[in-house]
Amino acid sequence: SIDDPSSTGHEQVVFCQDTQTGLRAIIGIYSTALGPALGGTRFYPYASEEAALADVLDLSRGMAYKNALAGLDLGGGKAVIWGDPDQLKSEPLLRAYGRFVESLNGRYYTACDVGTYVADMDVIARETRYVTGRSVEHGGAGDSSVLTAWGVFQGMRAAAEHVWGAPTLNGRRVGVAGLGKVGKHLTRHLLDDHAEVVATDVDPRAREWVRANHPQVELVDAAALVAADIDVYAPCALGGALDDDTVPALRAKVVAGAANNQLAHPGIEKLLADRGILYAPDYVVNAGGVIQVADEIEGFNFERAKLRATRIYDTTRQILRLADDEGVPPAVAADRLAERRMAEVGRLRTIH
Ligand code: NAI
Ligand code: K
Repeated sequence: SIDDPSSTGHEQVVFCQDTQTGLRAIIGIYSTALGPALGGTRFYPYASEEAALADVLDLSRGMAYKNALAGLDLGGGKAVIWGDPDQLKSEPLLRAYGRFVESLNGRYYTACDVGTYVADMDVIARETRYVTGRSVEHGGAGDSSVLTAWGVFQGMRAAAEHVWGAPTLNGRRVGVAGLGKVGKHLTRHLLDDHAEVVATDVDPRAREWVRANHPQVELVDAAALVAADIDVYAPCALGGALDDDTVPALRAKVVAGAANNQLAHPGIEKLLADRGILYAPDYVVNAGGVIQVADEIEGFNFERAKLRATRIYDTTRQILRLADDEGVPPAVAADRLAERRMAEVGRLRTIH
Protein backbone atom coordinates (compact mmCIF):
# COMPACT_ATOMS: atom_id res chain seq x y z
CA SER A 1 0.00 0.00 0.00
CA ILE A 2 1.07 3.62 -0.39
CA ASP A 3 1.06 4.07 3.41
CA ASP A 4 4.17 1.95 3.33
CA PRO A 5 6.11 2.79 0.16
CA SER A 6 8.77 0.21 1.01
CA SER A 7 6.14 -2.49 0.45
CA THR A 8 5.58 -1.77 -3.25
CA GLY A 9 8.95 -3.14 -4.41
CA HIS A 10 10.11 0.06 -6.15
CA GLU A 11 13.80 0.87 -6.26
CA GLN A 12 13.43 4.62 -6.10
CA VAL A 13 10.72 7.27 -5.97
CA VAL A 14 11.75 10.88 -6.55
CA PHE A 15 9.56 13.86 -5.61
CA CYS A 16 10.40 16.96 -7.65
CA GLN A 17 9.33 20.54 -7.01
CA ASP A 18 10.12 23.81 -8.75
CA THR A 19 8.20 26.66 -7.12
CA GLN A 20 9.00 29.19 -9.88
CA THR A 21 7.27 27.22 -12.59
CA GLY A 22 4.74 25.37 -10.42
CA LEU A 23 6.25 22.01 -11.30
CA ARG A 24 5.31 19.12 -9.05
CA ALA A 25 6.40 15.77 -10.41
CA ILE A 26 7.03 12.27 -9.15
CA ILE A 27 9.42 9.91 -10.93
CA GLY A 28 8.95 6.24 -10.08
CA ILE A 29 11.66 3.68 -10.83
CA TYR A 30 10.33 0.18 -10.29
CA SER A 31 13.31 -1.78 -11.56
CA THR A 32 16.64 -1.29 -13.30
CA ALA A 33 17.40 -5.03 -13.30
CA LEU A 34 17.44 -5.14 -17.12
CA GLY A 35 18.84 -1.65 -17.72
CA PRO A 36 17.82 2.00 -17.32
CA ALA A 37 14.14 2.47 -16.49
CA LEU A 38 12.07 3.68 -19.47
CA GLY A 39 8.52 4.99 -19.36
CA GLY A 40 6.52 8.06 -20.29
CA THR A 41 5.61 11.22 -18.43
CA ARG A 42 1.91 11.60 -17.69
CA PHE A 43 0.74 15.22 -17.27
CA TYR A 44 -2.59 15.02 -15.49
CA PRO A 45 -4.75 17.02 -13.02
CA TYR A 46 -4.74 14.45 -10.21
CA ALA A 47 -7.18 15.10 -7.35
CA SER A 48 -4.40 14.71 -4.78
CA GLU A 49 -0.73 13.92 -4.33
CA GLU A 50 -1.74 10.45 -3.10
CA ALA A 51 -3.56 9.84 -6.38
CA ALA A 52 -0.52 10.96 -8.38
CA LEU A 53 1.76 8.72 -6.31
CA ALA A 54 -0.54 5.71 -6.65
CA ASP A 55 -0.63 6.17 -10.43
CA VAL A 56 3.14 6.50 -10.86
CA LEU A 57 3.81 3.46 -8.67
CA ASP A 58 1.33 1.40 -10.66
CA LEU A 59 2.45 2.61 -14.10
CA SER A 60 6.17 2.25 -13.42
CA ARG A 61 5.69 -1.35 -12.30
CA GLY A 62 3.65 -2.01 -15.47
CA MET A 63 6.47 -0.62 -17.61
CA ALA A 64 9.00 -2.98 -16.02
CA TYR A 65 6.88 -5.95 -17.11
CA LYS A 66 6.18 -4.49 -20.54
CA ASN A 67 9.84 -3.70 -21.28
CA ALA A 68 10.98 -7.10 -20.01
CA LEU A 69 8.59 -8.93 -22.34
CA ALA A 70 9.44 -6.62 -25.24
CA GLY A 71 12.96 -8.03 -25.05
CA LEU A 72 14.41 -4.62 -24.29
CA ASP A 73 17.47 -4.14 -22.11
CA LEU A 74 15.49 -1.61 -20.15
CA GLY A 75 13.88 -1.49 -16.76
CA GLY A 76 10.57 0.04 -15.79
CA GLY A 77 9.84 3.60 -14.78
CA LYS A 78 7.24 6.29 -15.23
CA ALA A 79 6.72 9.88 -14.20
CA VAL A 80 3.72 12.03 -13.44
CA ILE A 81 3.45 15.79 -13.47
CA TRP A 82 0.64 16.84 -11.20
CA GLY A 83 -1.54 19.63 -12.68
CA ASP A 84 -3.70 20.68 -15.60
CA PRO A 85 -1.47 20.69 -18.70
CA ASP A 86 -3.67 23.33 -20.39
CA GLN A 87 -2.97 25.80 -17.59
CA LEU A 88 0.43 24.75 -16.32
CA LYS A 89 2.47 23.47 -19.24
CA SER A 90 5.22 25.89 -20.27
CA GLU A 91 8.75 25.73 -21.63
CA PRO A 92 10.27 26.71 -18.24
CA LEU A 93 8.26 23.99 -16.45
CA LEU A 94 9.21 21.29 -18.94
CA ARG A 95 12.86 22.36 -18.78
CA ALA A 96 12.80 22.31 -14.97
CA TYR A 97 11.38 18.80 -15.25
CA GLY A 98 14.09 17.87 -17.77
CA ARG A 99 16.78 18.93 -15.28
CA PHE A 100 15.31 16.57 -12.70
CA VAL A 101 15.41 13.74 -15.26
CA GLU A 102 19.04 14.65 -16.04
CA SER A 103 19.89 14.59 -12.32
CA LEU A 104 19.12 10.85 -12.24
CA ASN A 105 22.11 10.30 -14.56
CA GLY A 106 20.38 7.87 -16.90
CA ARG A 107 18.66 5.67 -14.33
CA TYR A 108 15.40 6.91 -15.92
CA TYR A 109 14.56 7.71 -19.58
CA THR A 110 11.31 9.50 -20.26
CA ALA A 111 8.87 9.45 -23.21
CA CYS A 112 5.37 10.67 -24.13
CA ASP A 113 2.25 9.60 -22.30
CA VAL A 114 -1.22 11.02 -21.66
CA GLY A 115 -0.90 14.84 -21.71
CA THR A 116 2.60 14.99 -23.21
CA TYR A 117 3.57 15.07 -26.86
CA VAL A 118 6.55 14.79 -29.21
CA ALA A 119 7.01 18.58 -29.11
CA ASP A 120 7.24 18.44 -25.29
CA MET A 121 9.96 15.78 -25.52
CA ASP A 122 11.94 18.09 -27.81
CA VAL A 123 11.77 20.78 -25.10
CA ILE A 124 12.76 18.35 -22.33
CA ALA A 125 15.66 17.21 -24.54
CA ARG A 126 17.16 20.70 -24.26
CA GLU A 127 17.99 19.83 -20.64
CA THR A 128 18.62 16.10 -20.70
CA ARG A 129 19.92 13.29 -22.88
CA TYR A 130 17.62 10.82 -21.18
CA VAL A 131 14.53 11.36 -23.31
CA THR A 132 12.90 9.39 -26.13
CA GLY A 133 9.81 10.02 -28.25
CA ARG A 134 11.35 13.12 -29.83
CA SER A 135 10.45 14.39 -33.28
CA VAL A 136 12.14 12.96 -36.37
CA GLU A 137 13.89 16.33 -36.94
CA HIS A 138 15.53 15.91 -33.53
CA GLY A 139 16.66 12.34 -34.13
CA GLY A 140 13.50 10.88 -32.68
CA ALA A 141 11.40 7.89 -33.67
CA GLY A 142 8.32 9.91 -34.61
CA ASP A 143 4.83 8.46 -34.42
CA SER A 144 4.98 5.28 -32.31
CA SER A 145 1.55 4.09 -33.44
CA VAL A 146 3.21 2.66 -36.58
CA LEU A 147 5.03 -0.13 -34.75
CA THR A 148 2.32 -0.41 -32.09
CA ALA A 149 -0.09 -1.50 -34.82
CA TRP A 150 2.53 -3.79 -36.40
CA GLY A 151 3.14 -5.47 -33.02
CA VAL A 152 -0.58 -5.91 -32.32
CA PHE A 153 -0.91 -7.58 -35.71
CA GLN A 154 1.96 -9.97 -34.83
CA GLY A 155 0.39 -10.82 -31.46
CA MET A 156 -2.93 -11.42 -33.18
CA ARG A 157 -1.26 -13.81 -35.66
CA ALA A 158 0.15 -15.81 -32.74
CA ALA A 159 -3.29 -15.97 -31.10
CA ALA A 160 -4.89 -17.05 -34.38
CA GLU A 161 -2.31 -19.82 -34.72
CA HIS A 162 -3.00 -20.98 -31.16
CA VAL A 163 -6.75 -21.21 -31.76
CA TRP A 164 -7.07 -22.13 -35.44
CA GLY A 165 -3.66 -23.64 -36.28
CA ALA A 166 -2.26 -21.12 -38.77
CA PRO A 167 -0.56 -17.74 -38.04
CA THR A 168 -2.81 -15.68 -40.27
CA LEU A 169 -6.04 -13.72 -40.16
CA ASN A 170 -6.81 -14.76 -43.71
CA GLY A 171 -10.57 -15.29 -43.99
CA ARG A 172 -11.24 -14.28 -40.36
CA ARG A 173 -13.65 -11.53 -39.36
CA VAL A 174 -11.86 -9.02 -37.14
CA GLY A 175 -13.64 -6.28 -35.20
CA VAL A 176 -11.54 -3.15 -34.71
CA ALA A 177 -12.91 -0.89 -31.95
CA GLY A 178 -11.32 2.52 -32.41
CA LEU A 179 -9.94 3.83 -35.71
CA GLY A 180 -7.39 6.24 -34.28
CA LYS A 181 -3.67 6.31 -34.97
CA VAL A 182 -3.21 2.62 -34.15
CA GLY A 183 -6.57 1.33 -35.41
CA LYS A 184 -6.01 2.77 -38.88
CA HIS A 185 -2.61 1.10 -39.34
CA LEU A 186 -3.95 -2.14 -37.89
CA THR A 187 -6.86 -2.13 -40.34
CA ARG A 188 -4.37 -1.88 -43.21
CA HIS A 189 -2.33 -4.86 -41.96
CA LEU A 190 -5.49 -6.94 -41.54
CA LEU A 191 -6.74 -6.16 -45.03
CA ASP A 192 -3.29 -6.97 -46.47
CA ASP A 193 -3.58 -10.36 -44.71
CA HIS A 194 -7.01 -10.88 -46.38
CA ALA A 195 -9.08 -10.56 -43.21
CA GLU A 196 -12.60 -9.13 -43.27
CA VAL A 197 -12.71 -6.03 -41.07
CA VAL A 198 -15.72 -4.73 -39.13
CA ALA A 199 -15.02 -1.48 -37.29
CA THR A 200 -16.40 1.19 -35.05
CA ASP A 201 -15.44 4.71 -33.95
CA VAL A 202 -17.36 7.43 -32.13
CA ASP A 203 -15.63 10.10 -34.21
CA PRO A 204 -17.31 10.75 -37.59
CA ARG A 205 -13.95 11.84 -39.10
CA ALA A 206 -12.47 8.41 -38.37
CA ARG A 207 -15.47 6.73 -40.01
CA GLU A 208 -15.14 9.03 -43.00
CA TRP A 209 -11.44 8.06 -43.32
CA VAL A 210 -12.42 4.39 -43.52
CA ARG A 211 -15.17 4.96 -46.07
CA ALA A 212 -12.77 6.92 -48.25
CA ASN A 213 -9.75 4.60 -47.93
CA HIS A 214 -11.15 1.14 -47.28
CA PRO A 215 -14.75 0.96 -48.51
CA GLN A 216 -14.78 -2.83 -47.95
CA VAL A 217 -14.69 -2.28 -44.16
CA GLU A 218 -18.11 -2.61 -42.55
CA LEU A 219 -18.92 0.15 -40.04
CA VAL A 220 -21.16 -0.58 -37.06
CA ASP A 221 -21.81 1.08 -33.70
CA ALA A 222 -19.74 0.13 -30.66
CA ALA A 223 -22.31 -2.08 -28.91
CA ALA A 224 -23.07 -3.90 -32.15
CA LEU A 225 -19.38 -4.63 -32.69
CA VAL A 226 -19.00 -6.38 -29.33
CA ALA A 227 -21.95 -8.66 -30.08
CA ALA A 228 -21.13 -9.10 -33.79
CA ASP A 229 -20.34 -12.43 -35.42
CA ILE A 230 -16.58 -11.87 -35.41
CA ASP A 231 -13.60 -14.18 -34.80
CA VAL A 232 -11.30 -11.59 -33.23
CA TYR A 233 -12.08 -8.51 -31.17
CA ALA A 234 -9.43 -5.77 -31.20
CA PRO A 235 -9.93 -3.00 -28.61
CA CYS A 236 -8.03 0.04 -29.95
CA ALA A 237 -9.79 2.91 -28.17
CA LEU A 238 -9.80 3.50 -24.41
CA GLY A 239 -9.00 1.25 -21.44
CA GLY A 240 -11.53 -0.97 -19.68
CA ALA A 241 -13.06 -2.39 -22.90
CA LEU A 242 -13.44 -5.82 -21.29
CA ASP A 243 -15.92 -5.66 -18.42
CA ASP A 244 -18.89 -7.50 -16.87
CA ASP A 245 -21.16 -6.35 -19.71
CA THR A 246 -18.98 -6.75 -22.78
CA VAL A 247 -17.33 -10.12 -22.03
CA PRO A 248 -20.62 -12.07 -21.76
CA ALA A 249 -21.77 -10.45 -25.04
CA LEU A 250 -18.60 -11.30 -27.01
CA ARG A 251 -18.82 -13.94 -29.73
CA ALA A 252 -15.17 -13.64 -30.74
CA LYS A 253 -12.77 -16.46 -29.85
CA VAL A 254 -9.76 -14.14 -29.59
CA VAL A 255 -9.22 -10.71 -28.05
CA ALA A 256 -6.06 -8.87 -29.16
CA GLY A 257 -5.83 -5.11 -29.37
CA ALA A 258 -3.75 -2.01 -28.69
CA ALA A 259 -5.65 -0.35 -25.86
CA ASN A 260 -3.89 -0.14 -22.49
CA ASN A 261 -5.54 -1.73 -19.45
CA GLN A 262 -8.26 -3.59 -21.35
CA LEU A 263 -9.35 -5.63 -18.32
CA ALA A 264 -11.76 -3.41 -16.36
CA HIS A 265 -10.97 -5.16 -13.08
CA PRO A 266 -9.12 -8.21 -11.72
CA GLY A 267 -11.13 -11.34 -12.40
CA ILE A 268 -12.07 -10.44 -15.98
CA GLU A 269 -9.18 -12.59 -17.28
CA LYS A 270 -10.89 -15.56 -15.58
CA LEU A 271 -14.29 -14.64 -17.02
CA LEU A 272 -12.70 -14.61 -20.50
CA ALA A 273 -11.04 -17.97 -19.93
CA ASP A 274 -14.31 -19.48 -18.64
CA ARG A 275 -16.03 -18.35 -21.83
CA GLY A 276 -13.31 -19.98 -23.92
CA ILE A 277 -12.02 -16.65 -25.21
CA LEU A 278 -8.26 -16.36 -25.74
CA TYR A 279 -7.01 -13.01 -24.44
CA ALA A 280 -3.63 -11.86 -25.75
CA PRO A 281 -2.44 -9.59 -22.90
CA ASP A 282 -2.59 -5.91 -23.86
CA TYR A 283 0.83 -4.96 -22.56
CA VAL A 284 2.45 -7.79 -24.52
CA VAL A 285 0.89 -7.07 -27.91
CA ASN A 286 0.98 -3.26 -27.68
CA ALA A 287 4.72 -3.05 -26.88
CA GLY A 288 5.62 -1.97 -30.44
CA GLY A 289 5.29 1.67 -29.37
CA VAL A 290 7.82 1.43 -26.57
CA ILE A 291 10.06 -0.67 -28.84
CA GLN A 292 9.94 2.14 -31.42
CA VAL A 293 10.86 4.93 -28.99
CA ALA A 294 13.42 2.82 -27.10
CA ASP A 295 15.32 2.40 -30.36
CA GLU A 296 16.19 6.12 -30.16
CA ILE A 297 18.63 5.31 -27.36
CA GLU A 298 20.78 3.48 -29.94
CA GLY A 299 20.13 6.11 -32.65
CA PHE A 300 16.81 5.47 -34.34
CA ASN A 301 16.75 2.79 -37.03
CA PHE A 302 13.26 1.91 -38.23
CA GLU A 303 14.15 -1.50 -39.69
CA ARG A 304 15.87 -2.64 -36.49
CA ALA A 305 12.91 -1.48 -34.41
CA LYS A 306 10.45 -3.18 -36.77
CA LEU A 307 12.37 -6.46 -36.47
CA ARG A 308 12.09 -6.23 -32.70
CA ALA A 309 8.35 -5.49 -32.89
CA THR A 310 7.93 -8.48 -35.21
CA ARG A 311 9.18 -10.69 -32.36
CA ILE A 312 5.96 -9.91 -30.48
CA TYR A 313 4.68 -12.86 -32.51
CA ASP A 314 7.17 -15.22 -30.81
CA THR A 315 6.64 -13.78 -27.34
CA THR A 316 2.85 -14.05 -27.60
CA ARG A 317 3.19 -17.63 -28.81
CA GLN A 318 5.48 -18.48 -25.90
CA ILE A 319 3.06 -16.92 -23.39
CA LEU A 320 0.03 -18.76 -24.78
CA ARG A 321 1.89 -22.07 -24.56
CA LEU A 322 3.08 -21.32 -21.03
CA ALA A 323 -0.50 -20.48 -20.06
CA ASP A 324 -1.65 -23.89 -21.33
CA ASP A 325 1.25 -25.72 -19.65
CA GLU A 326 0.75 -24.04 -16.29
CA GLY A 327 -3.06 -23.98 -16.45
CA VAL A 328 -3.33 -20.21 -15.95
CA PRO A 329 -4.83 -17.36 -18.01
CA PRO A 330 -2.38 -15.76 -20.51
CA ALA A 331 -2.26 -12.56 -18.43
CA VAL A 332 -0.84 -14.54 -15.50
CA ALA A 333 1.59 -16.42 -17.76
CA ALA A 334 2.84 -13.10 -19.16
CA ASP A 335 3.54 -11.76 -15.67
CA ARG A 336 5.43 -14.94 -14.79
CA LEU A 337 7.59 -14.77 -17.92
CA ALA A 338 8.44 -11.11 -17.25
CA GLU A 339 9.33 -11.87 -13.63
CA ARG A 340 11.59 -14.73 -14.73
CA ARG A 341 13.47 -12.53 -17.18
CA MET A 342 13.94 -9.77 -14.60
CA ALA A 343 15.12 -12.24 -11.97
CA GLU A 344 17.50 -14.10 -14.29
CA VAL A 345 19.14 -11.10 -15.90
CA GLY A 346 19.09 -9.14 -12.64
CA ARG A 347 20.93 -11.96 -10.94
CA LEU A 348 23.61 -12.05 -13.66
CA ARG A 349 24.13 -8.31 -13.28
CA THR A 350 25.17 -8.63 -9.63
CA ILE A 351 28.07 -10.95 -10.58
CA HIS A 352 30.30 -8.20 -11.95
P1 NAI B 1 -6.16 7.69 -30.72
O1 NAI B 1 -6.64 8.70 -29.75
O2 NAI B 1 -5.46 8.13 -31.96
O3 NAI B 1 -7.38 6.75 -31.20
C1 NAI B 1 -8.40 6.32 -30.39
C2 NAI B 1 -9.65 6.26 -31.25
O4 NAI B 1 -10.70 5.63 -30.50
C3 NAI B 1 -10.19 7.62 -31.68
O5 NAI B 1 -10.42 7.63 -33.09
C4 NAI B 1 -11.50 7.76 -30.90
O6 NAI B 1 -12.49 8.50 -31.61
C5 NAI B 1 -11.92 6.33 -30.75
N1 NAI B 1 -12.84 6.05 -29.63
C6 NAI B 1 -12.87 6.62 -28.41
N2 NAI B 1 -13.85 6.09 -27.66
C7 NAI B 1 -14.45 5.16 -28.43
C8 NAI B 1 -15.53 4.26 -28.22
N3 NAI B 1 -16.18 4.22 -27.05
N4 NAI B 1 -15.89 3.45 -29.23
C9 NAI B 1 -15.23 3.48 -30.41
N5 NAI B 1 -14.19 4.30 -30.65
C10 NAI B 1 -13.81 5.13 -29.69
O7 NAI B 1 -5.22 6.70 -29.87
P2 NAI B 1 -4.17 5.64 -30.40
O8 NAI B 1 -2.82 6.24 -30.36
O9 NAI B 1 -4.67 5.03 -31.66
O10 NAI B 1 -4.21 4.57 -29.23
C11 NAI B 1 -5.29 3.65 -29.09
C12 NAI B 1 -5.12 2.85 -27.82
O11 NAI B 1 -3.87 2.16 -27.86
C13 NAI B 1 -5.07 3.69 -26.54
O12 NAI B 1 -5.67 2.96 -25.49
C14 NAI B 1 -3.59 3.83 -26.26
O13 NAI B 1 -3.32 4.02 -24.88
C15 NAI B 1 -3.09 2.49 -26.73
N6 NAI B 1 -1.67 2.49 -27.09
C16 NAI B 1 -1.20 3.33 -28.05
C17 NAI B 1 0.14 3.34 -28.38
C18 NAI B 1 0.66 4.24 -29.46
O14 NAI B 1 1.84 4.11 -29.80
N7 NAI B 1 -0.13 5.11 -30.05
C19 NAI B 1 1.11 2.46 -27.69
C20 NAI B 1 0.50 1.54 -26.75
C21 NAI B 1 -0.84 1.59 -26.45
K1 K C 1 2.05 1.13 -18.97
